[in-house]
Amino acid sequence: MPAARRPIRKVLVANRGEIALRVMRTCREMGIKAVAVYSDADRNALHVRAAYEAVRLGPAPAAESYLRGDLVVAAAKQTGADAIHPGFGFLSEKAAFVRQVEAAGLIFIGPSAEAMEAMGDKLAARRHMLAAGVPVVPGTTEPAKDDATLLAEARRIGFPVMIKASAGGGGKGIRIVRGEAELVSAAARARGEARGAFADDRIYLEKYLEEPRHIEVQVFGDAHGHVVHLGERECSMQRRHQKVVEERPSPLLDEELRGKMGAAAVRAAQAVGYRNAGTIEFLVDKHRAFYMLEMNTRLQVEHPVTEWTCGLDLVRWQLLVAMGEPLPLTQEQIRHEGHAIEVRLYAEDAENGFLPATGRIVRLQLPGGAGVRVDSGLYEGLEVTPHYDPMLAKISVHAATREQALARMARALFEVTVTGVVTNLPFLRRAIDSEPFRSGRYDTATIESQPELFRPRVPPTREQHLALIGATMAHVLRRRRGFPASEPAADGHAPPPAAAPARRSGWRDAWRPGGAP
Ligand code: MV4
Repeated sequence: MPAARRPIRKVLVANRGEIALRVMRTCREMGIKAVAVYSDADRNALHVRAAYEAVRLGPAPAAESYLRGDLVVAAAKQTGADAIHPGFGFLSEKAAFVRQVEAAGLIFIGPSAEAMEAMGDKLAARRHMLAAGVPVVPGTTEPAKDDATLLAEARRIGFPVMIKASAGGGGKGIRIVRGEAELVSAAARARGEARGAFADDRIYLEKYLEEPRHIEVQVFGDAHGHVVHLGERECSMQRRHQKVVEERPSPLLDEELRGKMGAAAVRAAQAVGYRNAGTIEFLVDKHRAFYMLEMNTRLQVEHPVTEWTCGLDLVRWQLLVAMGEPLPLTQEQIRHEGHAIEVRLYAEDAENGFLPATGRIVRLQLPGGAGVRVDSGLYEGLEVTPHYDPMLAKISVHAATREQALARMARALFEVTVTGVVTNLPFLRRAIDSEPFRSGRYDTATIESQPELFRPRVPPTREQHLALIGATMAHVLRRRRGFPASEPAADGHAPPPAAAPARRSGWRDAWRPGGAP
């Protein structure tokens, strides 16, 4: 049933930071007013200043502010908004919130509550996908019952297997089981954890794929039954389920595999009557076989990578679709050009266990120039608190080829300065420069299995350290005595002391804590 067109004149953006700004920018371009919501910690945030008006939700903790669906809906009603954009995280994938929004007569800029639920439950999603002919990882489609059945299923699938919580997602509630001996106890613990974390103890089994690549496909549906895909994003550069670098096209895919994955992603979305922006996550194994893993029923952090190569504004598409407009382009009209890479700047100390960092931004210099985009809510003086996600900014680049995009990203990162808060900037520079990333041969295990490739230059040994001190003292003493710092020229004539050539100091290349990468 073709949905009625319903104009949107005012949108409440139920989020903070860079994604709230991102949504408000498109609203402004479309002549739509934006309402910000904020917690006490965000009173001075950029997303508040970018909005047409702003409503305070509550104290800093998200549970008392950005996660309060009732307050968000009340703020929308109070300001006369027609629609709510959830951004990502917070309320964006809560079906109960979608129902609250719609019950208040407002438009939720996203999928229906039913589609969200169908994809949010992994067992339900697996059954939908199998029915739609979308490959899923071999495993079970019903909750695990007694131990004997569990063992029989694990033997049929073949070890190693993975136990997953049906209500889990994004790395929560998963467990690897390498042999029969561990299975029953692992299942019991997984059930207990799932019950505690999700109030739902259903678990099931999947074949465990070793060192897969994580490649996702952007999809878009409208209220008229059309679904298209906007190509893939390669997201394998990650640690502990936190993505570090994303790129498009994936160095792994050829046109044939890309076409098959795109078509599977469209079938997956159609199977649940999907509307608005969504992402189908796939695992791709060593044999280049692909399996659907999960669907993210929201606009994702890494959407700029897709926007760069297809030249589209995905938030604009979200708003049009939410107004009941048909998708602006057909599948054949969607074209991609060049190569895009995105990195995520986090407030975390990569040299000390990736602990989240806090503090006040003292100096800030963000990159610019051709083919560089920054999505950020940063400004000098901003207080980075421990209340929210540590992602500070996204830096993305676009160029004609992967090689040029790599060089452009290295250049963009060279331009960045952030002081006052420790960031993963040195880690990002090393990641971009690492052999696995440069060669395109990396998978989801690369960062964690080869940490030495991503660590700062090794500190000198004690002997090297003493030798360095000795050499420096000798150098200083020679200068004091008026001798040239350098060796005499080959013709035997020492250059005059004043003309000693400027030399690159060894100290600049030496390891220093917190020093240059
Ligand atoms: C897997 C897997 C291997 N085999 N499932 C982790 C997060 C959640 N979305 C699913 N995850 C995985 N499921 C099977 N059958 C490996 C992972 C996985 C992973 C997946 C995507 C991105 C990064 C990852 C890092 C470690 C493990």
